[in-house]
Amino acid sequence: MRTLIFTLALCFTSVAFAKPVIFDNDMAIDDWAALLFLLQHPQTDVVAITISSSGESHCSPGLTNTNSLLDLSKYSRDSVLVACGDDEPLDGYAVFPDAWREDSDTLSGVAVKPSKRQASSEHAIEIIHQAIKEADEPVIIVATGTLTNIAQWIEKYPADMKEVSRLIIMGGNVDAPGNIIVPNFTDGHPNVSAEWNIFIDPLAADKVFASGLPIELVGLDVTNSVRLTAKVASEFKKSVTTPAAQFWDKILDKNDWFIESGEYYFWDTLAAIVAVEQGLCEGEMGSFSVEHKTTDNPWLPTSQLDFPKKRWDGKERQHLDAQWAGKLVKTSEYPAIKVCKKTNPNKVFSLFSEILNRQ
Ligand SMILES: [Ca+2]
Repeated sequence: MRTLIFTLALCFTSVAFAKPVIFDNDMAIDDWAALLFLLQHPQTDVVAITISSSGESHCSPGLTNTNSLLDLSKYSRDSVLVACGDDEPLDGYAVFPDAWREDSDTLSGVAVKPSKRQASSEHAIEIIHQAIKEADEPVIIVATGTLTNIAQWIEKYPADMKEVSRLIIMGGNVDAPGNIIVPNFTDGHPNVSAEWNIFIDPLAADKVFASGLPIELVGLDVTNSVRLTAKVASEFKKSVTTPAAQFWDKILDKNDWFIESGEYYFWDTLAAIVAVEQGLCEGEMGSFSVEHKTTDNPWLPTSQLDFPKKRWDGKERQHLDAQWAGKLVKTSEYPAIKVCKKTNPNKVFSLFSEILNRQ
């Protein structure tokens, strides 16, 4: 009886303290982990999921996979607002490598049950706006893809910004080197300064950094300390009990080569974890604009030339200089944001395992 009362009290407490969360992401490997963590966590209530389809996943598979992953967590709402944004960045022609996009679209080849859930046909920014209007308290936004949707939403619905308590972004790097050059995928790329999410849509990032939103930047400065090693994977595999954890277990198996390459970090997952454990981001305030100058000499291996010639705002789309795109530049003219510099890797990995296995 005492156990029952305790459980009921815990359930009530969980619901009472769950914060509405909007998850704007690009449905790549690390977004899957971040999404499952947010769905499983008792303090987060995922009310809307928007796909930044200028990022790693394409729109349609991104929606389908999102709905299937929602079914893996018994804590998901019966109906969650799910929608895509634009398929291209605000400006420029930059894209992630095809191989990464295919892996994202196919959930690394891990089979999931088709979902009966329906995605919305509305644009992502309408869904973000709707979720904010319907929430009875300020929302937390976790953004772990390109910032295309967030930038467009700010521009269309600036009054919504006061209804956002925190915007946690996976992206960027202040003191850490960039991560655009990945052996066997982007050898020879001219950009040594940027992080991928910011590189693909630097104009969007610049608008978001200028917005005054309460940003916590989970960039490479901190994510470099949470490398997903074979040891971390084998620790996770020791206790796998829920459908969410079973899915992640299979993803780890499919990505053993990625883990062994030493290039896999808890990028997006750390952002999701910081959303509920703010203390896991120790950082400092800083102000940054984002480099997005144009060029007539594009870097074709990370360009997709069939994007619409007109941008979202009707202006002519131009190529951005791949060498500098996405570089963060210190400036006193922008509002200060919090830059995460340090976390507790052991706690991050153990919390992830605990929450994914929450019964
Ligand atoms: Ca992502």
